[in-house]
Amino acid sequence: MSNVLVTGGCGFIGSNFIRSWLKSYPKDKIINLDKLTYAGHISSLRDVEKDKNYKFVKGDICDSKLVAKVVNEVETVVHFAAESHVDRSVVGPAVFVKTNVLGTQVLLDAAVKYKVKHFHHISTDEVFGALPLSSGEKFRENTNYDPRSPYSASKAASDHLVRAYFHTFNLPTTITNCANNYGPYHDPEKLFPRMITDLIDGSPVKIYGDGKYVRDWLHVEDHIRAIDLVIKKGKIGETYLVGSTIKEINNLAVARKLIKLFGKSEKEYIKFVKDRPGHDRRYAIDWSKLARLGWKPKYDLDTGLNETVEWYRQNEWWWRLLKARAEKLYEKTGQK
Ligand code: NAD
Ligand code: TDX
Repeated sequence: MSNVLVTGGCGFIGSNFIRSWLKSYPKDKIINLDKLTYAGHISSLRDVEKDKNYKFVKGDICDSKLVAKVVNEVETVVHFAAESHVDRSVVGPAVFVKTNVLGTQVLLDAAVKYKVKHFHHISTDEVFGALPLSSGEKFRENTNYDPRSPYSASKAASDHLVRAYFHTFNLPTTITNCANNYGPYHDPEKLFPRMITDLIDGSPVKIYGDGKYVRDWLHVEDHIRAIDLVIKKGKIGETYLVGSTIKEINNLAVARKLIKLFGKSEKEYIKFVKDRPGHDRRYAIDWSKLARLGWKPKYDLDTGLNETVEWYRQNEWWWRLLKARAEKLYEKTGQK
């Protein structure tokens, strides 16, 4: 039995993680520390909020007093909380540095002070920068960091801090750097749910620039199985990359797949909009180190997309208000 602190558990991946952990480890207790920023949705955990093993604490990871209190109650910390949207980091970088860098440092200090047994940090492939199109190159654990957006720069800094606390203070840490996730409870400001909810509403999908940008899409459940495995079997002090098995696919091709799934015509349902400044061309991941630990993705993209579309069709109660707010952001950025 273990007590686990999850930060950012009301976000997309954190909420899926908590649901899965409570099911897999019914003897564990989870504390979810979440500030409920625009990206935190209490509704994403409506089905588990009465679980006796689950406790929600509303608060900021930068609040050292509160963080000390909750960290003192646990043996394991799983750190998801972050500002996560690249487009928002273009509009306002300061909060990214505050939460992603300073917030991580506050958590690490408390983890050292209260001698937590394991601190697992959730990070992203974006810390490695961008790869050229069709180069065949992939990110590996030893690829140099080369972040290019305020978001990825702040995540890179947080990764460095986690490794520094391992070396300097002997804090037992692990890190996973994962590819783009998709699946249920994904805020409609991000590409997949934005396209799906647009198509449900009969609107065209919005494609940045020429659409020839490549991401390594992974179903959120596969990411969660990877985190679970690294927490249980990962080597302390190590980093593991997490990626998919899908053939390289660009945003335009994903949009075409979805439009076909909705039985609509590509001509009417694709709208090209202004590109993202500093837009990373391509991400690709070599996850062979994690495969050696015994992990591989279960979802192929078609199955994952079908299930995700169905989830959004069935759960309009969850996304309708978020959609309106996301589209306000894109009105401001000129990408609507
Ligand atoms: P999200 O934006 O959906 O959720 C972030 C959560 O953190 C929200 O619940 C929010 O309220 C909370 N939060 C933000 N600032 C906080 C603060 N100061 N104190 C406490 N809570 C705070 O993010 P996500 O997509 O679920 O991503 C989770 C983590 O995974 C992030 O660290 C992100 O960098 C990483 N990641 C995401 C992806 C992806 O595709 N979404 C891929 C790889 C890595
Ligand atoms: O409407 C859109 N049209 C479009 O073409 C949106 C919202 C995005 N895009 C493009 C930009 C990217 O090339 O689609 C791609 C994916 O965009 P996002 O969903 O914003 O994801 P990305 O910027 O790749 O970052 C995501 O994956 C890595 C998460 O938001 C990060 O938190 C994670 O680290």
